[in-house]
Amino acid sequence: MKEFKRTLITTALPYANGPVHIGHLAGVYVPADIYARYLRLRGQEVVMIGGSDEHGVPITIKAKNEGITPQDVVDRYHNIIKESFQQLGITFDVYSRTTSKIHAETASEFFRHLYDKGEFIEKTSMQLYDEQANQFLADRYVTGECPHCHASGAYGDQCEKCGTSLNATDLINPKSAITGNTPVLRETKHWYLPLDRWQGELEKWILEGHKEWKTNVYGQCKSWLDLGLQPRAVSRDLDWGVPVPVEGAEGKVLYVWFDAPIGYISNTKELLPDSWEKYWKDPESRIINFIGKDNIVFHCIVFPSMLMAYGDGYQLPDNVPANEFMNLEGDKISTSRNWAIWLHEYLVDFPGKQDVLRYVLTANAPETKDNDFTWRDFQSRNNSELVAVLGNFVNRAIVLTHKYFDGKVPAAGELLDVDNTAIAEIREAAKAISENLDTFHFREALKQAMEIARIGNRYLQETEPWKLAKTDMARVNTILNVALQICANIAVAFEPFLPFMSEKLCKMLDMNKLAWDQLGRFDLIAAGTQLGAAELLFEKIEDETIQAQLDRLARIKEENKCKAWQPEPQAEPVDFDTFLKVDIRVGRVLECERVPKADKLLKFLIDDGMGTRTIVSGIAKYYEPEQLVGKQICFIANFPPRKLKGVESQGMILSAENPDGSLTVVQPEGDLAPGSKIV
Ligand code: B3M
Ligand code: ZN
Repeated sequence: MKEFKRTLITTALPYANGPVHIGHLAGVYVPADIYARYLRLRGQEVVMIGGSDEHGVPITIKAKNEGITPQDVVDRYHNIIKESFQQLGITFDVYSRTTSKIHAETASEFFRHLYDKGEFIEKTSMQLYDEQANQFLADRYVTGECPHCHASGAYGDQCEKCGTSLNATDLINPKSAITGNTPVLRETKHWYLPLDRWQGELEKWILEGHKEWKTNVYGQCKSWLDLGLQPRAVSRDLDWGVPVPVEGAEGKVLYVWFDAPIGYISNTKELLPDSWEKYWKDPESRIINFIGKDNIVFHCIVFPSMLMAYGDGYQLPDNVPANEFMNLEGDKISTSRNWAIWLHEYLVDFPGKQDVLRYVLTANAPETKDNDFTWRDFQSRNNSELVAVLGNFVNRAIVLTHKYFDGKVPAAGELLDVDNTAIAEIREAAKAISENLDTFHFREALKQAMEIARIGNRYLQETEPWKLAKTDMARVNTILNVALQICANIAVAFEPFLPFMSEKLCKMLDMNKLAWDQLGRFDLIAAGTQLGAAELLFEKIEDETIQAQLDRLARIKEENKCKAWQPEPQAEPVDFDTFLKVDIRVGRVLECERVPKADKLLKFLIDDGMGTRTIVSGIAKYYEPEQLVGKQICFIANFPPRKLKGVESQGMILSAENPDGSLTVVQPEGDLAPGSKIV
């Protein structure tokens, strides 16, 4: 493998139209942070950059819906996102935003340079236009039926159902997202990047040059290339974004996917105003893009074409380790449906448990296929892995040292087979961790790190120092020395994954500086070192805590059902005479009680104006009987009597069915005479 002098780690810029959720974290930020921390521990020159993507139509739509400006929207979410990343220990060297001045300048210059070099084609085409809102309908401003899978609600840039990327004009029966009107076609001019010009170069670079890329990434690139690349518009008719820096381009901005990846360059410039170029243009540097699978084409095809078109020594990424998606409790995560675990909320609900989330998202990372986050899995990984394996081992080693040696690290004597075996196994695991991190297999790397704790537990179980303490104190010295060196190995190995735990452990072990080459060594803590008090590294998560989260998700599911509710389609027509045959009357409830052994039924005694009658109705889940006594209701009087749970019902009370499936009794207004006919 080629050795590089320095590494630029980029992370996809999250849209500032909402906070970040566990899907973002599992896909991009946690693996990127693990990798950055790992390289830093190895003493490499590395910078990790990130920032908010603050342009694009989803942001302007959100602003319009809330009656605020796009700037208000991005200010709000940028701050939430930035703060929550920091609290999770994501170590960006810079976290900026695409509304910054330096970004506008950089993106504008980039476009202008390509324009001057003749790298664009200008094309006039017919685009959808909303005549009432007086604007063109770019991307998500238009929805309609997908021409491929025929799902409704497909967006002008993509169908979320089948994943196909679309042109707004492809949609069947398009509607404006602003007014709901059917748009008309109007002529407009845009700039296109002819990706087809770069087809050959891209094929050579990816298909021949990067066979080592993850199969999901390589495969997606191959199918795009096999289809044959087409020119792609890089401008839009919008008033939110970086203005197109060309005369006569008023009202046009750069397409968000043109300016966002340039954000990586702007952010590097912001961090290193004088030396940013060495990360982008020196062949001894490499660039790694951490992204989710929906961003592959932009990072492997579009942005590389832009960089090649620009020239001037810009390098292409060395690797793009894109992940698949993390689902939540069996359903796709969705910002608009609030089906997510939001990072800023997690941090409030689970204070001090950043590492638990980092652990679960890595142990279950969607590296090769979509995976599912469930709260039960979260709980069980915490309780039976972090608490029972990792926390337990470290705690035993430190507590025993306090017990037998007042917390002073004992010196090791001669090593026996059992000690040497544990040491050799740990060195194996250490090697496997590095190999897996080098090849972006973070799940497996974490598993190997856990292996160190498992070996430690086994070692104490086999050597039983608490028994030897009565007979062979010299052995106890050696065993606890080895156990504490294993703890020190844990502090190193887990730093990239669980940095908060690692820091706490370092304090207990009085270790000051960590470095990756310490891994596998057994002289990390000197004999005589005074250990800190044994603190628990992890604590059990109780069922109630998990239930509260499950209840929250159940509530959201219910709310979504109501939002998606539509009235039932109208029934077949009936003729007037048939309608008149149904005798609907007003009645007053005299008595109401539950029907024994029938949890759905209430039994009513009704004043029907002619006398009294009994009616049984299936609404017991929605009312307490007392609530309805004295109330006016409507009932069908001429139903033939029928028996329900042994009670004869002489009619039917009218109720309306609500979106959530519950029933509400129809109650007429005013004081009506019982027996009045409803006509
Ligand atoms: N904001 C899309 C996304 O969040 C986009 C990424 C930009 S990376 C340059 O999925
Ligand atoms: Zn579709």
